[in-house]
Amino acid sequence: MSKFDRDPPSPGSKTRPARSAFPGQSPGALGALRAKLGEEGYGKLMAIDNPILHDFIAKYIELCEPERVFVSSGSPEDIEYIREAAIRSGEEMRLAVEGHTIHFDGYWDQARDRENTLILVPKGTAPMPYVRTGDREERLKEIHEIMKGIMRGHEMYVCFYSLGPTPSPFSIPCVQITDSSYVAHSENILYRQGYEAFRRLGRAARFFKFVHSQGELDERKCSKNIAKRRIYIDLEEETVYSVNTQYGGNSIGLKKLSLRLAIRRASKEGWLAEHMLIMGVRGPGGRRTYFTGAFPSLCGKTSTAMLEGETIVGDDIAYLHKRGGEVRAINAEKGIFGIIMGINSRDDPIIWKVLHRPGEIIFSNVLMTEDGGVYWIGKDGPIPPRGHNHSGEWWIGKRDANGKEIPPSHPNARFTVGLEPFENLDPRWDDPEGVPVGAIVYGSRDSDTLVPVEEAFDWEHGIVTKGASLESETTAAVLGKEGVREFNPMSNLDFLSIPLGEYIRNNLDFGKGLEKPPKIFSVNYFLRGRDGAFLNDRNDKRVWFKWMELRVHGEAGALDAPTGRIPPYEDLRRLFKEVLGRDYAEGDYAEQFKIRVRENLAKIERIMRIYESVPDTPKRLFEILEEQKRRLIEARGRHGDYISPFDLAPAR
Ligand code: SPV
Ligand code: MN
Repeated sequence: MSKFDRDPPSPGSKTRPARSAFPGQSPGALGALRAKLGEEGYGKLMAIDNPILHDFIAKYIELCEPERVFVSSGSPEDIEYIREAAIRSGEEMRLAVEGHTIHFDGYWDQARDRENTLILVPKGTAPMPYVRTGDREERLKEIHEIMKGIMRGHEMYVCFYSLGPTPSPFSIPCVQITDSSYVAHSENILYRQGYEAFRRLGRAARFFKFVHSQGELDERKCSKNIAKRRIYIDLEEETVYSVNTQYGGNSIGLKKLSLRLAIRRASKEGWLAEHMLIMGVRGPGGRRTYFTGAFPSLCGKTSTAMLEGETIVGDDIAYLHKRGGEVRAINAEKGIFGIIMGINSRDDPIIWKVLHRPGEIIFSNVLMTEDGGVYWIGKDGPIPPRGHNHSGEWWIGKRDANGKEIPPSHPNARFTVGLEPFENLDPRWDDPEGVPVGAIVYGSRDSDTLVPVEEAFDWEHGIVTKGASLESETTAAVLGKEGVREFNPMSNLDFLSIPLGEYIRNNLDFGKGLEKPPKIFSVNYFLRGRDGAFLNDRNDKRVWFKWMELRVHGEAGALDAPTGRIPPYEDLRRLFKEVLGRDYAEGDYAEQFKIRVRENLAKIERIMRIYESVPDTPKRLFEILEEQKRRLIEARGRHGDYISPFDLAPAR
């Protein structure tokens, strides 16, 4: 019996909306689709007073030709229906622990597809360096051809969400159409429900739209037509189309697909949509200072958000708005789609605990053992000899068609879980007004240039030399050579939907008119010594965050370096003792915090070359980099290529 032969259980919603909620409203195009929607689904849609929404849904039912349509109001019954649908369809399998399921993406569908993700622009638009674009008319035609009948035999899910708390002036309502119960299930875990927001806002809703189809599936329920994988972002209609893929970064509309739409909207409206964590850092007397932080994938973002003793608001997408002279941040999400590789009981005790308790979690692309357990690279304990993973049946030593040994789990394997079970969840994580931002941190993987922590002189200096100049070395999780420096401004490069120059200008302008702009810092957990070993322990970041927290309140010292302000030894020695209970040797400090003039100058040259090729780069960016270069050359004249932090004067 195929998965479509069975009748689905009745959703049986208790919050059944009245069908005549808007008596004057014409059923429009939806009227003809009543049979496919069922009375209940039709009623749910008609209870929202928004003909544009209705026409949009009708258009894709007609084009994609699903066998039936399920409309979710976000009620507990509807959420349960989708959870069950994911099992029934075979997209997820139950594991031994209650609430745990596993999903596999196809072997060639394990990460974001940069190549086939395009921002659609009208003919004649000037090329945008670092933004992949496609001709809007041609690409819309192409993807609509691909979508014709693509959902035949599948159930379509129509779901409503909110990026951000409900209600909140900063939030964006979204509608997701998908034929993947795994995608809908993931979104129910990761995002706030938005059906009520749509009902409340009616025609005033300015919503994002997402249409996704996994396309034809193979016997393992994985997308088959990978050659026709396409992710097209239509800025004009604020709509994203994604087909023939399942991997979350390509398919979950509200994640990175929405980030592209949000960056464009933010630039028009003067706010920031960022690839950032949000966390609370405790200071003296129970004070809590909120930080946001941008880190490229696999550079410590989630582990920073989970820092022992601190609190988490979000780990991936932050919206930053100005209110009453300060910056406010909301987490667009309410869950984590986290990298699981390397998570172990010693280094990640909080995540470890959540991953081992009963409760709703989707594991993706890890190894499933015969007893319904899971294993991933770097987990405590021995590697199971066999099981099932993203390559199908797996055993130690198995090789793929190219002769490459297949690890037990994919390096980009993930866990999807809500924030609620985390013991470090910040009490204000869902505050509709957001949390006030005291500091912004830019992190990168850098073996030889940046000191472990450094404060920018001011907002513009931070945006230019820390955010806009961010470079990070590639890791095993990215295809291609390891250890190659990649330019990744604000760690948002993959998600840019507007010209880079405009994006930088919006960031610079955002700092204007603030009473007390957030301080900006850089952190680098990956500095290496001459022998190639890391200079810092992974726990040292706990100290860097305490120093930064004190700096926000003017309660710690700093030394003036040509590149910014660094912590004095005395402050760090005290903090290492207080936070980690250990001594911090003067020699370690001298090595970690020496200013590497040569490497810093080389970096400025690289960044200058890049921005010289970017039209409309704000002049201010070049001025600030030139000033930094001058300071470095001047300091080199006095101290040579490597400056000891003990030679630096206290900041004024
Ligand atoms: C990242 O890679 O930054 C992620 C996962 O958060 S994805 O959804 O693929 O973007
Ligand atoms: Mn991310």
